[in-house]
Amino acid sequence: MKALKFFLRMWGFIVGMLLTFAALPVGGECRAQPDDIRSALIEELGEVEKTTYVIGHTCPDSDTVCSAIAYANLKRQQNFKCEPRISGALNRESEFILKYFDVPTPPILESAVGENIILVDHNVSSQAVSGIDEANILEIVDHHNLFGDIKSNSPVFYLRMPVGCTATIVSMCYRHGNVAVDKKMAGLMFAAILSDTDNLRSATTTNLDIATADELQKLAEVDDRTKFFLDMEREFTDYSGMTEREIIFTDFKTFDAGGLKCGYSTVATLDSESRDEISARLDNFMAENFSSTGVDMFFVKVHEIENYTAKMLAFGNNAREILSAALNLSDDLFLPLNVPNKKIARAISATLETSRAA
Ligand SMILES: [Mn+2]
Repeated sequence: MKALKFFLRMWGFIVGMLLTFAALPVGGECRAQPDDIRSALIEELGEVEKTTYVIGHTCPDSDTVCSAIAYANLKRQQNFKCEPRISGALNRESEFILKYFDVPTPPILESAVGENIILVDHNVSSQAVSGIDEANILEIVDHHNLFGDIKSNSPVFYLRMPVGCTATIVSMCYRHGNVAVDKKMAGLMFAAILSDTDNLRSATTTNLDIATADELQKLAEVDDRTKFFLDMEREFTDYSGMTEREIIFTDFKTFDAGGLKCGYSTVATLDSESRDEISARLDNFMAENFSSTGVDMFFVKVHEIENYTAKMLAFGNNAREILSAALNLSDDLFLPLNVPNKKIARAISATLETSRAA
């Protein structure tokens, strides 16, 4: 009931927003639609003939890839010359999705210099394709915090909403543009939402994401949402053929605290069995090789997707004690999966600084 009320309220908000768009006075026209605004801008810039590339962030994830494809497809239906691009190789999850819905992989764009670009799923140049400073940015469609270092030569169409996934916004654009969503595009956007929201469980999931995923699931003809999600994640968490060192450095960052260098890595596993298996492999590896990792303490957050929990591993002198004090964890070092990495790293830093001061 609460969900329905919220959904209706979101609809009110969206319809209100669309009416606001519709009422925008552009060049004396009173009821211009956002795409009239866009085409007016393109005509003014004389870029009708040139293809615009829709592209997401580097180290592409499934939202970035699927939103770029679905948004470029929408723009094509609206008679814009648009094509999707990616700014790096696909991960295994995205490969699974494109294969499942029989959609070709977009080409990699090596440089955006001199190109017409629509950015999806990011708004900061450090995550953008190289050459973005010399690109002609036409639009940004995103759901992230504002960082604000992307510059444009002209006023851009910037659509940003605090939802769990860019594909949720792209799906709204189809509805708004009155463009039918076909089975393949529905599948890509559905999969992107599940990927970005951990099957609609992350703290960032909104009721709009849930309602949109429901609708897209029907169009994509996927029977069992959770089964599809786990099939998708099984690909993502397949570490067979990878060494422990490769696993531990796939998603790795460092931070300094209390005069020590700390390593922090996240590893995703499907269920408790694979979590324990990977944890044991990493424990054994670290027992032999910790000194070669180049840090004083090494923390690993092992996600367990099925039950939505995580287990921390801690290596180095006192690392375990520092970690459990920092996060107030019991001996087994379990915590909910959606505790953000930044929050964990900050808590560890604060505890290390205090222990040094003492
Ligand atoms: Mn995203």
